[in-house]
Amino acid sequence: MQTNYRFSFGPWNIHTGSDPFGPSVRDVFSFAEKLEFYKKLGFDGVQFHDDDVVSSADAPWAQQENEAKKIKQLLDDHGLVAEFVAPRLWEHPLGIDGSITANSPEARKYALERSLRAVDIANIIGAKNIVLWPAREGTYMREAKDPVASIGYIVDWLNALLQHDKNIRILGEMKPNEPMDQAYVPTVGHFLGLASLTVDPSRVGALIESAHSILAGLDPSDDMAYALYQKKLWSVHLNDQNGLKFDEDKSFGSVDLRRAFNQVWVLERNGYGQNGEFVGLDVKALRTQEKAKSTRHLSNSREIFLRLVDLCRSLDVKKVEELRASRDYEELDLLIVNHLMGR
Ligand code: GLO
Ligand code: MG
Repeated sequence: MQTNYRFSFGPWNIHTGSDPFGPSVRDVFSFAEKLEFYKKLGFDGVQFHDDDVVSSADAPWAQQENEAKKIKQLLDDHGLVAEFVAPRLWEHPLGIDGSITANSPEARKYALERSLRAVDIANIIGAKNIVLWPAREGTYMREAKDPVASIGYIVDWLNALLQHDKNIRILGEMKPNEPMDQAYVPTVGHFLGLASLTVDPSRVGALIESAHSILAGLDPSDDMAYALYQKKLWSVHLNDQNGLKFDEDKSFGSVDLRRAFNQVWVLERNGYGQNGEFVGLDVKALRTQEKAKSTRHLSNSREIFLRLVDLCRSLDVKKVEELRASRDYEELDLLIVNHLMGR
């Protein structure tokens, strides 16, 4: 059965171009304007941080509940669905030294209470997935925190969320560094190891971002395969990355087409998307892009993904198997490169 892929992105993927070295270069699009783009660009799923849904995660709950209901209505009006909610713990004053793994008990308490509310927000907007991107759960220097206790705090956090709601699933989006020097639980392998220690491992899985695997010196398609085998690849953040530097969030396939092809191939061959999983694109427009054209990176990434799906479907798989059997990987190399070049 051929997969009919559905695509998603988050409001942060249409941004004003600011970076650590300079301010905004494009006026902001309002959330309502961003929603209008989804269908036009070929997207059906919206990814949210908790405070993309509510104006402040610290507002009284009655207000947050009200705001979340309005967002749900807006989504319904646009024929869109919410894919996940991620508690944005890393921008809050109480998250300066990390949240889940902060040394301060007060900060850890805040992180947990806010995350439980993120689950409640997810329920209101109809999302069953909670994403954990543990941005500041790590250290700038090794001596700053107790590394063993920190792993325990993460397991405790997972358990508390799983117990708070018996239906939600938690997807770890692991990244080895940035903003921290070293993140705890830096790869999908580390995270799924911890998943097995929780009260309900069947509800703990992964979201794999291409750039995060690359930053860990790993191949994204192999990371995806590792999670796919365990039936735990529940979302992806496809993008591209030019080597070991800051997380660039470049358009999918724009740096290494063959690496992108291999990600699509492993997804396509293993039925990714057939249980409702979205193809998420965590891409950012280049700072140089003018506002009127600052959504092209999304439609371009989607187009490249779909063209690579076509290439997966037209690949001479029998030939691939023959070359594997005869161990003629030089010929296999040429077959793939020629195929990517349209020959
Ligand atoms: C940063 C992450 C970030 C997350 C988002 C959802 O490196 O990729 O963009 O995907 O906050 O959790
Ligand atoms: Mg991401």
